[in-house]
Amino acid sequence: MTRTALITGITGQDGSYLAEFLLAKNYEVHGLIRRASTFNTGRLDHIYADPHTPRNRLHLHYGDLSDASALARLIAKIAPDEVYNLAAQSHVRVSFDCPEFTADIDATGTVRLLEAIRETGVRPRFYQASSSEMFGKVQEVPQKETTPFYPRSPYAAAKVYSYWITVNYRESYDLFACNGILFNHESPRRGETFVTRKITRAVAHIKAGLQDKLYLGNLDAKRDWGYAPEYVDAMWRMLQQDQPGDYVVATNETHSVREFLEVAFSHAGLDWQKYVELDPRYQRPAEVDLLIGDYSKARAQLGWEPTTRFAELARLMVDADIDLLRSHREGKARVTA
Ligand code: NAP
Ligand code: F7E
Repeated sequence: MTRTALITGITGQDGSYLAEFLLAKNYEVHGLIRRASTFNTGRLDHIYADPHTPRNRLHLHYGDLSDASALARLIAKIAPDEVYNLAAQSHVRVSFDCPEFTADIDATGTVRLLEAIRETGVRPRFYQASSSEMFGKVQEVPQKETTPFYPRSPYAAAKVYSYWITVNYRESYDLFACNGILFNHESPRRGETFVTRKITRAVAHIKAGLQDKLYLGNLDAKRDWGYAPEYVDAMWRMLQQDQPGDYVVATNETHSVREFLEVAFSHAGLDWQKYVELDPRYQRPAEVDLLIGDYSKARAQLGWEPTTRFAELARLMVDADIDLLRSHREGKARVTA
């Protein structure tokens, strides 16, 4: 029987990969999209453009995590078997500028969606996009499911609320609800203001003679960076288990922003030190210095393992940005990687 999934945040990096992943598994996929003054479906357009993809099984609906009645109507209308809550104001630096908005979407938005599920009586399995940012000022190295949270930003504080409200609805209402505690994951579809994509995009522009400088903040921060298409597979696996649970998804490797610069620039034959300048605008009022995840539980229970490692990830993102720039300059439409 065809299963039905609802993805909030379907226009984002993870939402677009998850939509493809579920369509390939024969799901009927519904996505929540926000009204915007410009087109915001750029990461999904190739699904509609490709005659070999099942585009008649992809359905987009206007809505917003701030609009409870629209969420309830949508849940009642499509009665999904699985709900993936990926929508968020996902930028940590921006959350310091817009803390109240971030709380409204990333914290209250989750309980609005859970309430829409509870009130309509539809009983989907529920995935919450929790984050390694919740570990913040880390209390243990590496971080695992039992490591205490210490959020260091309005974004992380909001995600901690969503983590616990998801646990609470599981325990209070017997909802099959899971938290995926995902460490940073990147791809050619990563938003251009996150550090990896900002760097790989700059490498392509510098190589083409279109940019002279790259302005960055803290180069010493260390992150556990994985490859986004592999991480959406882990989300799906969580909802296929006999029992709901919470899982760390990571690579168990950590690298600094400086190391990412070295690999990305050298892949294009460039010396990063000639181009990078520090700009205090990109510093954060409170920083997360070191993240590294222990994904043993995901490996043991979900059979999940990351395959794309740090240097390969940086190189594939550089290659994709060089190709993207070339197609733009040649005036060709591009199908995203
Ligand atoms: P992303 O590319 O920034 O996508 C966020 C999505 O949320 C977009 O589709 C965005 O719509 C949508 N959205 C934002 N505000 C909304 C609102 N008020 N109502 C409805 N939709 C809204 O993020 P991502 O990297 O794919 O991450 C997916 C989720 O995982 C997020 O919740 C993020 O916080 C979390 N997470 C990400 C990582 C990571 O490393 N990528 C790690 C851990 C957790 P527009 O396209 O219209 O802006
Ligand atoms: O920063 C440093 C910055 O913005 C990584 C989101 O997906 O992952 C992401 O959050 C590091 C930080 O990601 C710049 O200070 C230096 O230490 O790429 P980022 P993030 O903050 O780790 C987590 C898991 C999420 O859940 C989030 O949704 O890089 N950094 N210079 C910079 N960062 C940015 N953005 N821009 C700079 O110029």
